[in-house]
Amino acid sequence: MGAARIVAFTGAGISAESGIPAFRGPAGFWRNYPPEKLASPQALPSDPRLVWEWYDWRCQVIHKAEPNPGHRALAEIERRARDQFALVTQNVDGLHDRAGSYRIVKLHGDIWQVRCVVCGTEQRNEQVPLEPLPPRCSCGGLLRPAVVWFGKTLPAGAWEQAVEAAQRAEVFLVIGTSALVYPAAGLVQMARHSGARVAIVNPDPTPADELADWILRGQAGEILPRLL
Ligand code: BJW
Ligand code: ZN
Repeated sequence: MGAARIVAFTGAGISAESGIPAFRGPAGFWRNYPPEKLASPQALPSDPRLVWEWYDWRCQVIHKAEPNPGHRALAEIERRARDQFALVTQNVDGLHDRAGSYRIVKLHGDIWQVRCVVCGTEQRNEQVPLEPLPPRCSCGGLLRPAVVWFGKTLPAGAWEQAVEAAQRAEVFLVIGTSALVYPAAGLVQMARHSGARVAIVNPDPTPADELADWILRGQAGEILPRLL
């Protein structure tokens, strides 16, 4: 993974053309709650049903969605470039896997995994819709999605692999992310400072634009297939 010359770093925008709303911007607020209020360790104990309604709604949307040409282009780049390519994603939706990407560094977890807050048991749960809400473990404890909430550290192995990939990249593609959420967004600076050329694929400006060698304004599903 570490020796890859091309590294793609993706965010929610790559799944927008699959019909999955991104987190920020007008479409990103669910029932007027910003993601910081729901993707938080404090939210679950205070209102588990509300948090799980959000996740259940998202799982239903993701379940119906299909990978789009942007996801498929990255899978094809990996197929052609093999170990010269690394994919680091902030997404939890699993669409990169379904598009055929093979080696994926998942920085923020996986929405289809659940973990018990009492006994820590982790399991896959692809039931949509989930019934009853909130779901519970066989031990009676509350289940939570195995994703990274605000204020929590990223999975150590995944973060180390991402840092190594960023530091060794020759080309670092930043696709469909607002580059606002750290430490993930810091990978762009790391790649740049280690000598990578940075390309951004996004219809809108982001704070990472100032680090970019190339800014490709537009939708990932239109731009990425043209890079093949
Ligand atoms: C398209 C498109 C198309 C649309 N084609 N593009 C340093 C500085 C400042 C703050 C911090 C810092 N270090 C830590 C923090 C705090 C915090 C943070 O960053 N806050 C900021 C919001 C200010 N970070 C954390 O808490 C992290 N943990 C941490 O740092 O631990 C250490 C620590 C411990 C204890 C105390 C303090 C620190 C954890 C962050 C976890 C983020 N989790 C989420 C939820 C995951 C689970 C779930 O899915 O429910 O991850 S939040 C959400 O944001 C999700 C995403 O992965 C993440 C990034 O969002 P993303 O992917 O960029 O989406 P959007 O919606 O923001 O942007 C979409 C983009 O696509 C837009 O630009 C569009 O234009 C574009 N687009 N259509 C291409 N077709
Ligand atoms: Zn349990």
